[in-house]
Amino acid sequence: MSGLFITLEGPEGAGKSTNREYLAERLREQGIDVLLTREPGGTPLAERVRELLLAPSDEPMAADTELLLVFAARAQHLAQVIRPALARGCVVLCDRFTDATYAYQGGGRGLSETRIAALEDFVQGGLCPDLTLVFDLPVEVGLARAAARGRLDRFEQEDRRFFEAVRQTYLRRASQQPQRYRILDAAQSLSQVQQALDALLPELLELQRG
Ligand code: Z5A
Repeated sequence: MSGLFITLEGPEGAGKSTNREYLAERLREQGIDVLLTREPGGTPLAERVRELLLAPSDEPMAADTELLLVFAARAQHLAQVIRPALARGCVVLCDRFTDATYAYQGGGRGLSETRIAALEDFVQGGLCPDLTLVFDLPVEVGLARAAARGRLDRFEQEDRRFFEAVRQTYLRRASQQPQRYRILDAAQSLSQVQQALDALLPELLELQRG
């Protein structure tokens, strides 16, 4: 038996966490076994790596260090949580995955895609999401939502150019592989975004049935 791997992506404040809960409820109503998780994190050890990645610090983190920490957390997450859940037949709903690495470390930090792809291959082998939902919205709208929540983490302190590069990387990747990505307009009201998710549900159920 093998499950379904769905990732939720997008820039800051796009509503991934809020909508992940919504989608999980809709799927559970259909009797589907759903596992909710997130990156960086998803296991106690990987959550400790997340803390290192997000905490503002006086010592600047080198871009390569950031990249390796992201993949170290991912290796742990895959081994302890994602692969076993997929093997049990679960639908795994993961808040961010390797597309975020291409967007933040690639687009944002300017690291080469070839280097990221080499680590992706090393850590994931052939494992890749079955479907990726990109919650897209203008940078200033997302940053305003993030700022309204209070204290900013290390990524949220970056400038507008960084987040524009993040957004454009997501959109470019989605346009290159339209079969894997669905783009949702996350600048709409929450109820409109959730209507768009409802419209996607039949396709998800079809994928889940294989
Ligand atoms: N990162 C990386 O660099 N490389 C990697 O490979 C990975 C991650 C995997 C942590 O991710 C950081 O790790 C992330 C990239 C980096 N950068 N940062 N920061 P994260 O997912 O935990 O952090 P985040 O993107 O900042 O999450 P977020 O700001 O919480 O965004 P969200 O989950 O998309 O949004 P939300 O919490 O559901 O909603 C935010 C607020 O907006 C909240 O008050 C909602 O009620 C509100 N909201 C949501 N939708 C709407 C709509 N439609 N209208 C109005 N208000 C809304």
